[in-house]
Amino acid sequence: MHRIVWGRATSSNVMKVLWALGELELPFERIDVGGAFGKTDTPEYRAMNPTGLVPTLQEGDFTLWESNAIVRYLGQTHASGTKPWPTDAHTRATIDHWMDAQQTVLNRPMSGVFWGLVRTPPDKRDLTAVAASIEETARAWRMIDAKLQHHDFIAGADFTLCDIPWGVHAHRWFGMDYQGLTRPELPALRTWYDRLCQRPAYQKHVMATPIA
Ligand SMILES: N[C@@H](CCC(=O)N[C@@H](CS)C(=O)NCC(=O)O)C(=O)O
Repeated sequence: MHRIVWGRATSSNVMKVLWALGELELPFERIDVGGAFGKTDTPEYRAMNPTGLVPTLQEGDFTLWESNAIVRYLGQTHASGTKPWPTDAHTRATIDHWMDAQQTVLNRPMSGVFWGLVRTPPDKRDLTAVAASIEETARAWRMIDAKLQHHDFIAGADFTLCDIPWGVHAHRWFGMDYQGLTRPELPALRTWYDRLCQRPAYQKHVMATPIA
C-alpha cells in the first residue's frame, strides 16, 4: 500500500510521524509542503487537511492529520499488542495521556523557546520572554524527569509511542544554542535522551535534521 507523508522534515510534528514509521520499519514517500515550501493553502491540500498544517498521512485511500493521532493510528494498524502500543487498556491509556500532555502542556512554552531562540532573527530576539518560556518549559520537562527517575522510558521499562512526541522536542531542548540563558539540568531526562540517541530511527528522522 502506497504511503505518503506530506510535510517538511524540519517540522517537529512531521518528525514524530517519520520517526514512528522508522521504528515500525514501514516504507513511505515524503512530500515537502509547509514552511518555505508552501502549498498547504491549495484546495487540494485543504481537502486532505482542512487545518492547512503539516503533517498529513495518506495510506492508500485513507487520509489522516494531527501528528499524535497519526502516530496512534500507525501503532493501532501496524504494532497493536507490541511493547510500543500494548493492548491492555490501562497501559495504553497511560501512554495516551502522556502523548496528549505533550500537546497540551509542553507545546506552547516549548514553542516560545524554539521560536524565540531559533526562528526569530537575532536582532528581534526577546531573551527576557525566552527566559520565561524556558522556566515554563522546564516545569513540563520536570514531570517527565520525575517519571524517568523510576524507569527507562516515559511510560515504563519499554519504549512506547509516548516517547515519540516528547523525544522529538528533547532533541531541541538539549540541542539549542541558549545564547547565555540557562536551563535546569535534569539528569534522568538527559539519560533518557541519550538512550533515544541510540535508536537508528531517531538518528535518521530527528537527529539528522538541523534544528532550524
Ligand atoms: N496539532 C497539529 C499541529 C500541526 C502544526 O502546527 N504543524 C506546523 C509545523 S510543526 C505547521 O504546519 N506549520 C505551518 C507550516 O509548516 O507551514 C499536529 O500535531 O499535527
